[in-house]
Amino acid sequence: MKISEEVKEAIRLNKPVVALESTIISHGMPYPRNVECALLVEKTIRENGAIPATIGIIEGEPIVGMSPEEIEEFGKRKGIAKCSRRDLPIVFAKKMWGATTVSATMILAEKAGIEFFVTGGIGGVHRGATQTFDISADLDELSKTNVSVICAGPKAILDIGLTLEYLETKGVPVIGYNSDKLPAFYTRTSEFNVLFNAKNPLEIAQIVKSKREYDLEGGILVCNPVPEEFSLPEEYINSKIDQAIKEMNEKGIIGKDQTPFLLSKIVELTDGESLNTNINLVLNNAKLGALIAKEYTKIK
Ligand code: PSU
Ligand code: MN
Repeated sequence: MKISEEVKEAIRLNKPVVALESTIISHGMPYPRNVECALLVEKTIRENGAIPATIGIIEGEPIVGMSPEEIEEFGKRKGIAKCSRRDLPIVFAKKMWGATTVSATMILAEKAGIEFFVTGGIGGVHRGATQTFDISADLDELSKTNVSVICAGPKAILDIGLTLEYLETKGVPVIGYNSDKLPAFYTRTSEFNVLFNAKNPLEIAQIVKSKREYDLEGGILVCNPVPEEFSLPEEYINSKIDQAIKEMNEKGIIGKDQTPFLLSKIVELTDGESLNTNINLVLNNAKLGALIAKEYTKIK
């Protein structure tokens, strides 16, 4: 595994480090906005006092702390494999390029010694999962790998209620940031309650610290509502999501191709508005993630 000098040094000196995934770059947003977003996220993390570590796999080697050139390559290169936990051994052995999802990024972040990871949204229990069994590997990963994830909540392309049930079964605390309600990615709220409403980054750092002190393996899921000015009207976005899911089913798209299809279809159906929201909520999460990581280095 190749860890950049900057990230290695930061970990050694107990400086705050925040991991970032590469599937959001290669499969979550169109080029060149994906690269712009990834670089802006890194900048936001630095401005808030932490070191970013974007993670991906180049010719079978995990990279923790990509260079801007590598990020650019992940943004435009065709045929990069979307990797969750199950894909890793094949991508390593066959020396492939791999974009890491939440689950694979968590695994590599933990191995590098990074506690916090910022993204937009996590995978979850898909609608219709009672028949299809389509449950993202992200959820099991949160239950066993010691990395905490800062996101904007599960989006309504999923079954949010079942996603929460699954996380409860797996013992993953779902924390709202200044919110009693679970945010739903494009919208600031949903009908579901979070387990605990944290009022500041220190409170979240303390929860993570307790989890580590008592060896309660796994991460916590911090759900940070999208800023008001970028949130989308619930009925509007849900109608677009319904349409995207209908088209996905008509086309017979299944498995790991569903999430990338839905994300790009929703961008198309909203004339790019959902992309603007997506980028801004990631930036908002980057700021929070850096602040939590900073508090954690002070108390751990
Ligand atoms: N949600 C987003 N953007 C993304 C993803 C989820 O808003 O890019 C990506 C993440 O990498 C996540 C993955 O881990 O999709 C989940 O894929 P699946 O549903 O196939 O588990
Ligand atoms: Mn799936």
